[in-house]
Amino acid sequence: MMHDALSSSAFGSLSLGLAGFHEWTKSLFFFSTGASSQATHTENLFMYIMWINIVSFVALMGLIFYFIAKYHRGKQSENYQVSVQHNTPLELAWSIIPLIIMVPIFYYGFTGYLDKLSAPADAEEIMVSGQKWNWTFSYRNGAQPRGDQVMLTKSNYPVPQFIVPAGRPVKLIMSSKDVIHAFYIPDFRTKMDVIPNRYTSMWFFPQPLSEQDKSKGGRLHTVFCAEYCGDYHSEMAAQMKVVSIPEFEATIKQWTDYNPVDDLLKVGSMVYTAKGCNSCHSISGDKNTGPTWKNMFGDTHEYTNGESGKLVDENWLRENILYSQKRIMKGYPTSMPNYVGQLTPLEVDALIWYIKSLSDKTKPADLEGGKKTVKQYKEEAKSKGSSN
Ligand code: HEC
Ligand SMILES: [Cu+2]
Repeated sequence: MMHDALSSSAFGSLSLGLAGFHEWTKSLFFFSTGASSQATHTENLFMYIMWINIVSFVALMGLIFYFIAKYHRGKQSENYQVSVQHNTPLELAWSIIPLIIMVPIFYYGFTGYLDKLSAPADAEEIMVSGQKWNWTFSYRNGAQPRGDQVMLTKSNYPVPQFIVPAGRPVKLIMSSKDVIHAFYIPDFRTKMDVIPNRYTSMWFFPQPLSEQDKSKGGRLHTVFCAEYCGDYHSEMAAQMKVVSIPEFEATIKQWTDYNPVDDLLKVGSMVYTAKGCNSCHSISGDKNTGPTWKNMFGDTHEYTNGESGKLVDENWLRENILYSQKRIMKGYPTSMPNYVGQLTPLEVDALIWYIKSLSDKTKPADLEGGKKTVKQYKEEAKSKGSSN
């Protein structure tokens, strides 16, 4: 009895000390606490490999210096020892001991990987699409993020914010529209390639919200693209917000449509990121894959089919957004997709107002129509007998 109590308390404080030490060393390598349930698995495996490295480095360097001291030629006569041919115990030892040390890396690496691949059946599925240089998201009810634009970096490159439910498994089904990207959530210690013409998936279990998270309305995590994909690769990011399940449900319901009190200009700026136009068009004047939207309205465009001096007005915008492939601007690639069937009439109108507002040629009075709210727009559309 006494012996038991003694040994278990000694062991208890030893393991507590070890656990504390483990947490402390972990904090030297990870700049945030792992915010998904599988993060700990990755962290522990990382630390295991780290300790193997540290111990073998010290052992190896120690042996090198020991051998230098012990076997250096010095004043000895040239009485070399003949090279040893075999030493079976030694050879067995250097095969078996590393094997025992390495097998856990394989075992935990492989089971952890399999676990990250196979999501629970009740996981919340979110479609993720990568393209140069933006992420777009779509929920099970067809909703797309409608949040405000988020600026993560100092440049003028807004990134989307999307939401995931806290305490419910989340599965991302991912694909790329162009080159290989990778969806990387450092706080979750998880990353997966996003590949054209194929779906890859990953899942995670966002940790429940703390009281502090709740007071802030959710917890934010940053997502990066982790596969070099061109000029604006470093701007290809997203912000993930972990929210409560009721808030998640309410928000994706709201995101299936635009807020009735928002005006068309605001909707246009949301469509710009939600539909990924921002991945090819800047609003700052910088040239990207496509022409900047700054001062596009009222400008004239030249096309590879010989059409030239075409004035960019509302109708021209509408036609060339919906049927982009009909004509290609000189000096640009053919990569803009046709958007017919992809955008609602409301979204097209809102985009046109938004592009119009970005031009110096537009006078404030010309923008009155863009101040119409979504509600007014829909009522007008109804009275004209067309659906939105
Ligand atoms: C994959 C890159 C890409 C995406 C995404 C993209 N565009 Fe483009 N866009 C281009 C390129 C390249 C051009 C110039 C070549 C051309 O005329 O198609 C262009 C041209 C345009 C033009 C000028 C068309 C003309 O003929 O004068 C407009 C307007 C435009 N895009 C609007 C949009 C809108 C709105 C979206 C989002 C709904 C969007 N683009 C998404 C690449 C893109
Ligand atoms: Cu990328």
